[in-house]
Amino acid sequence: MNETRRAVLDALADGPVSGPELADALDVSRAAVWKHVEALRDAGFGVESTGSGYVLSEIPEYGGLAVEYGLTAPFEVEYHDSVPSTNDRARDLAADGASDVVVLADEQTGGRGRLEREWASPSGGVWMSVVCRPDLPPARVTLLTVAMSAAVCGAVREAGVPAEIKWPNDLLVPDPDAERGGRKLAGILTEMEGEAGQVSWVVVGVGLNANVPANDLPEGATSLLVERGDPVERRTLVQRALERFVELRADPAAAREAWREQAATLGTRVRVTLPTETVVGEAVDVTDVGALVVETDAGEERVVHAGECEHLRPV
Ligand code: BT5
Repeated sequence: MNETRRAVLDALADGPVSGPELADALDVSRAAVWKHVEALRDAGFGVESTGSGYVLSEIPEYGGLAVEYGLTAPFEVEYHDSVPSTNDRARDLAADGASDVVVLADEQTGGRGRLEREWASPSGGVWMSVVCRPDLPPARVTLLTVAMSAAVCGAVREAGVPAEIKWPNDLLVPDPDAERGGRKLAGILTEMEGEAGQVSWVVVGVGLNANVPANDLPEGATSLLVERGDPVERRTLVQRALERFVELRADPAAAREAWREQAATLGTRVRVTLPTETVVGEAVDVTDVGALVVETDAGEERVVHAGECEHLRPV
């Protein structure tokens, strides 16, 4: 993202400002100011020329600058109308040294879930990947998944949809008639690279069915549009999620607490399928790195770090 363009936008947000004033404040030529204003108009912003200067009259529903505008989290946003996978694009940027960049797309043509499963990503969703360079050992990277699940769940609830977190990485909207007790609204895919003991980069990918109509959703899924009956403003939804994510990633205890408060899994009877065994019992807690603590029927406490989790009916 062009820093001057963002500065022009910030200046416009404070009220009418003339071309010469902008040029002075940003130390660029008047021709450069004009070019930036034109680029903002191309990006969907309404910038009107009035007697007292330029006035911002409209902000686009979605896009890189639209999300950056007013965002208090320290991210640059790279936006695509369509991209194979925002996680793949974010991984490339991370490998080139990027940090605190968000890749956002309206549509993905090769969206991925865990274990190379397909992730349906039609136009209207929030498909986004955040590049982070945390000072963490690889075993604690799952902290970021905990922080992101809690952050996105909070933003979704603010948008009026009562989502719950299902361990390890799903957001569901409860529905007693659904096979899994709920319909899947979002999923998270965290990927990383690092040496023993130290992480080089982490990409936290979020797939959230925002303004996706029912006909475009896979079986068992739901969207904010379906739940609310009207479209959500994706720009503010993404801003709230990113801002909350930044707070929670800096405070693992708060992230864990926010996760617990919004989790459907705790207090539920679960079956967790691990590569070599299956653990059945009551999910009693989550650890600070997001591992699930299960009390088995034999009274044993097991800590499971990854696996497929099914919610069972009480015995
Ligand atoms: C996940 O995988 O839930 C993680 C999904 C992460 C997607 C984001 S989008 C932005 C970024 N870029 C990417 O390429 N990926 C990330 P998993 O737990 O494995 O769930 C996958 C399963 O969910 C599939 O096998 C389907 O059953 C189901 N599914 C696929 N698309 C869905 C959708 N749009 N909504 C709900 N469920 C879906």
